[in-house]
Amino acid sequence: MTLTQGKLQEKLGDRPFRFYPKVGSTNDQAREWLINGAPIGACVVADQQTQGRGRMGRTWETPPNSAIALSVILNPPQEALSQVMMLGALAVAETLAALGAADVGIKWPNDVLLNGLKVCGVLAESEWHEQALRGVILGIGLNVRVNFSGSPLAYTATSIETELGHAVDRIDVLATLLGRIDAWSAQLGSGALYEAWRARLITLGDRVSVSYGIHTYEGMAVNVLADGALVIEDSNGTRHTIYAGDVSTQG
Ligand code: BT5
Repeated sequence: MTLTQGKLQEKLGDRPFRFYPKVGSTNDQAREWLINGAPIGACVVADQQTQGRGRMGRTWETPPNSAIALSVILNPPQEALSQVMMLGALAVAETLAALGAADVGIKWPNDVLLNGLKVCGVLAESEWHEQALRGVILGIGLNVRVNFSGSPLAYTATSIETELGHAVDRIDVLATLLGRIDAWSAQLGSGALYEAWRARLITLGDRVSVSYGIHTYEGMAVNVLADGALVIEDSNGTRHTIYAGDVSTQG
């Protein structure tokens, strides 16, 4: 079903939102709105992004008519900043579970996998005014029926409809997702959010290689901390606490 302002309005009720059929990046629009006084909980939705981005300057693909590109404005307590990314991945995982998906997991730190393939990415960006936190933009890209055939992503990415084998309505999925985001936003900073995220994490117990810039760590993923850091133990028994990076699993 096509995303339109009217259909979103009907489903999102009182929530302040902005809809763009085509936009550079919803996170950029949300940031501008936040700077200009957006209320907390406001969201930006796009059907297509031409400059969608991932972490570390990478590209996020959002072709038309096939995905959800969402940015939600939150204002967590500063000490709970690191939980915003957890919140995004957890809310998506619960949304997929509510759709009946059985094999849903979170790959540290922010990928949601469906049947082992990446169906969603999460990008949280903070906005500061002088020393004060103005808010956080929680960006979520969720593939609903993206056609990856012939794309370099064909072996790593998937979509909800591909895995479930039936059509889903993007507006219904979006409404469920926003409901989960609202529910967990009220718990930012709590142990409950961390525990729920941790319970869905598939990375623990794996032998992994984590790369960040020029650094690579190899070892067993033995723990995750309440601030989201991954702890790996290398072959010498030394533990490394890692705050950002890309994980690949080694046999
Ligand atoms: C992420 O980055 O996974 C975070 C993606 C966040 C996107 C949302 S959409 C709404 C909001 N507005 C934005 O501009 N961004 C946010 P990262 O972990 O760096 O993964 C990026 C990598 O995932 C790319 O380098 C590709 O390999 C792969 N990728 C790109 N598009 C994909 C897609 N649609 N599905 C699965 N994988 C994809």
